[in-house]
Amino acid sequence: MNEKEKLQISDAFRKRLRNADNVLFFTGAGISSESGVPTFRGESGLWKKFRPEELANFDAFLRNPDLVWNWYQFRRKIIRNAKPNSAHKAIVEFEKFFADVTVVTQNVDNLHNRAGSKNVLELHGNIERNYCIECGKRYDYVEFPEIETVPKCEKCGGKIRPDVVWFGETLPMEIFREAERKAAQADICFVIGTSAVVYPAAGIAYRAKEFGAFLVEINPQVTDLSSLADETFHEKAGTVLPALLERLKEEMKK
Ligand code: BJW
Ligand code: ZN
Repeated sequence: MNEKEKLQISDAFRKRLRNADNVLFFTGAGISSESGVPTFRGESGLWKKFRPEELANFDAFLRNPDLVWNWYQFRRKIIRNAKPNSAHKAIVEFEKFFADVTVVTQNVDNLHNRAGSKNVLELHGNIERNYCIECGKRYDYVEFPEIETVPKCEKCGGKIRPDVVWFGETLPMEIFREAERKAAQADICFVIGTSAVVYPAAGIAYRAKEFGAFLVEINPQVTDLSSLADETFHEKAGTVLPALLERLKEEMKK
């Protein structure tokens, strides 16, 4: 689809758009790729050298804290220079058309908040926050200098880690429960830019479907979820979401 072409949508989807009250956006790394933030897996995945499972876990941090810390410092730099793209911005606009719009994101990059989305549930934490692994002291939005070694806690000398959810760690439970609640209520669930292979997060999309949501997938690649989706757009989020917003505006005028 080029920018001038009108987005084709099914009648069933059009109907849902007109009647929906509760809309859920479930997002993954792909939504930020057009902001220049690399994904974990797939064609545009930067982390070919390391599988996320190898660095995003506590044992790796204990074994090689400097390597893991520097991976996060490198990514923070990319994220701080990145800006919300047309997909993040379109989601904010959707709030004008529905009673309840919730963003459930697996991303730690803060771009939905920076775009202005009101209800963002971050399942895997936020890369801008940190805490001491020994005493829990928080170091939020602190710009650590570009050092080669992991910083130490000023209170107890413990190692400081990013406040993100690594493999084998539990998700922030209250946030996850709220995401499950919103999924069960959703009339439409958009699944955007996620390979949907990491659990329990991916379960949010299945739950929405199970409870009757119309499932819309936006991803250039086919995923495990594609066969379950009611509508699929195998294109970039930054193209589809603004076009969809235009369609929505037209529909609401009728
Ligand atoms: C575009 C695009 C464009 C490109 N437009 N699209 C079964 C049930 C439950 C759990 C498990 C299970 N089997 C295994 C587990 C354990 C594990 C797991 O899921 N492993 C699988 C990999 C097999 N899960 C866990 O360990 C979780 N915790 C847990 O289960 O706790 C309970 C427990 C505790 C103790 C013992 C046992 C159990 C925690 C998972 C934490 C994941 N953390 C990470 C790192 C976060 C911090 C950081 O950023 O560094 O989260 S890993 C990484 O993957 C990150 C992401 O949020 C997550 C998902 O990735 P995402 O977003 O889908 O990105 P990609 O790269 O995979 O996909 C991008 C997509 O975008 C692609 O499809 C592209 O095509 C597309 N795309 N450009 C639209 N322009
Ligand atoms: Zn400490």
